[in-house]
Amino acid sequence: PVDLPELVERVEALVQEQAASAKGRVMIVDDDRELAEHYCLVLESAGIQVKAVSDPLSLLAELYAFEPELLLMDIELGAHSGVTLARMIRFQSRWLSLPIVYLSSEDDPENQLKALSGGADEFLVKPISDDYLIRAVQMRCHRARQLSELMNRDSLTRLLKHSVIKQEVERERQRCSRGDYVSSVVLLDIDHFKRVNDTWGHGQGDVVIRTLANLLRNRLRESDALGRYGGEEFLLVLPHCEPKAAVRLMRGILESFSELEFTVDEHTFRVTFSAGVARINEFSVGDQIIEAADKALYVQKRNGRNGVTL
Ligand code: GH3
Ligand code: MG
Ligand code: MG
Ligand code: MG
Ligand code: MG
Repeated sequence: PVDLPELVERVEALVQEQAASAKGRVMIVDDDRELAEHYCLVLESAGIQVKAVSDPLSLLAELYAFEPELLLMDIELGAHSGVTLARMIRFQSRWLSLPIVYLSSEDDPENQLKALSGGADEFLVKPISDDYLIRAVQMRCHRARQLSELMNRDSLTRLLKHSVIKQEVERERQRCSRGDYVSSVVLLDIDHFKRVNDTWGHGQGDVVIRTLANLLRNRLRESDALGRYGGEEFLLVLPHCEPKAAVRLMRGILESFSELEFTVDEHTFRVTFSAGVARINEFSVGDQIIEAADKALYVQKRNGRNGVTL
């Protein structure tokens, strides 16, 4: 017999444990610098990354720079209102899913409801104990991360979706031009994939796509960004990687991939891919980089597929 309360307790403990190990990334907006400083110390002691903002006017810029998973905001911010700020943040689609939690001494439910009309999600009422603050933040960051994974990742491969990996290209372009280092982009397309589907079935085609996704994930660095650009097309962002090194890397991955034997009943088959590499630094717009990689890919397709072109 299953003891439900015990089961619930065990699941809760597990969730808490997961949340605690995932740390978190939170931004705090409070005009009371001393209090903000205290929250920072408390949260940092639990391994949570924190950024405190005391000037509400710099909040938007700080959000883009820090990219928090959670925003903790006071309502009374001197000359400014947290409610107005929440409304302003929600105007931007980039921050539509950012959880905004008021950390305020407002305990009147009617006033709380009014404050939530700006688009914030909920209240934590001050004063709040250190331990409660840590656990409340961990849980919400964990949940926010789960939701953003769901939103940003493709369900077949768990790689970044088209729109997200495109943004990654543009963001890396800006980073490497500021940081003065070289990065590369790779566009990769499975060869004769229509044939794979036609011969072995769509389900087997999916297996091939997922296998290549896993191989890429295993062979690339944690700091590389990997996306499913289209059906059987992948887009990779490789920071701090010269185009020549990217070509070598991709040729090694192609060799491993083309040696894999896929099995259907008593039959086996192999698959290859073609890839085009582009140097990010040569361009001033993200889309131009992808176009350049696409051109290189096209050249490789014309030259017999199964290879990597710069
Ligand atoms: P090429 O070597 O020139 O790239 O030829 P190709 O056959 O790979 O290219 P084409 O663009 O003609 O065909 C791609 C095929 O990929 C067509 C489409 O049905 C299939 N496809 C797209 N998404 C998926 C998917 O999620 N699963 C499966 N199994 N097939 C997919
Ligand atoms: Mg205040
Ligand atoms: Mg294609
Ligand atoms: Mg193809
Ligand atoms: Mg990333």
